[in-house]
Amino acid sequence: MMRRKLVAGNWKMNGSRAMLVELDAIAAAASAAPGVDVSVAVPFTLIAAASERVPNLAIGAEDVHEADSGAHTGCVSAGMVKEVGASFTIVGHSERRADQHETSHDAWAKAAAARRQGLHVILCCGETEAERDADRAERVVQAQIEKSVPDNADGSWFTLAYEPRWAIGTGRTPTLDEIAAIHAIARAKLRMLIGDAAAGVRILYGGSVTGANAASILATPNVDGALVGGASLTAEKFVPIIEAAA
Ligand code: G2H
Repeated sequence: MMRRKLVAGNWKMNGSRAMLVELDAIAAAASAAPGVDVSVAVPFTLIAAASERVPNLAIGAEDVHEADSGAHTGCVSAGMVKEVGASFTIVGHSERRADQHETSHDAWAKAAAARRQGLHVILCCGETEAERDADRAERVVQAQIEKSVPDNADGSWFTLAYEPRWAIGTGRTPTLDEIAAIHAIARAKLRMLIGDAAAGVRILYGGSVTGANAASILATPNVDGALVGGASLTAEKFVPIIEAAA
């Protein structure tokens, strides 16, 4: 099945209203690459301003709560981010697994909450360096997928992102063969869980993607796009990745 490439930025806890100017050139590059989907997840505080500034660019949240509403001080629901302009959310990012002790079950519940509100979901998985060194990367990723992918997932609203934790923000990346191996395993696991719908689910690679390595990573089998952190913060660094996907 033909899957459109998706290049998604993730600003993490970076950005300001002044930095939204970067989105102008990113939106222009997205328009110039009609065969590629481009999106940017920004901090909650910037979603409204970003979506108003670049209405043609998909703006998303970096996380949502698993409940629709209630007594959860400091948390933000999928409905809330949708109301201010988000069309998607990331869930299960490894930084939330590490910093907020989120589990694969939490990621599953957040994906389900986002789906209830009609948001597209980018669900992250990936092994630690110790797990890779112990030759457990494949099993860890398979287990994360099994516990976090909703039964009704399909490519119309669901995307998986493989992000080896040791490659995040470090400048280190797996070899292309290592990426291909995990993505093939992830695709097979999805097929076991959701059947034929697996063929339509995009699997992104994330972890130190740059303009220099994007073309080769994006040409790797079963890599349907990239989730980009540091290199999504400026148009100068992000636009070459969009162009590499086109
Ligand atoms: C992984 C990635 C984006 P970076 O977290 O999600 O970040 O590209 O900075 O490694």
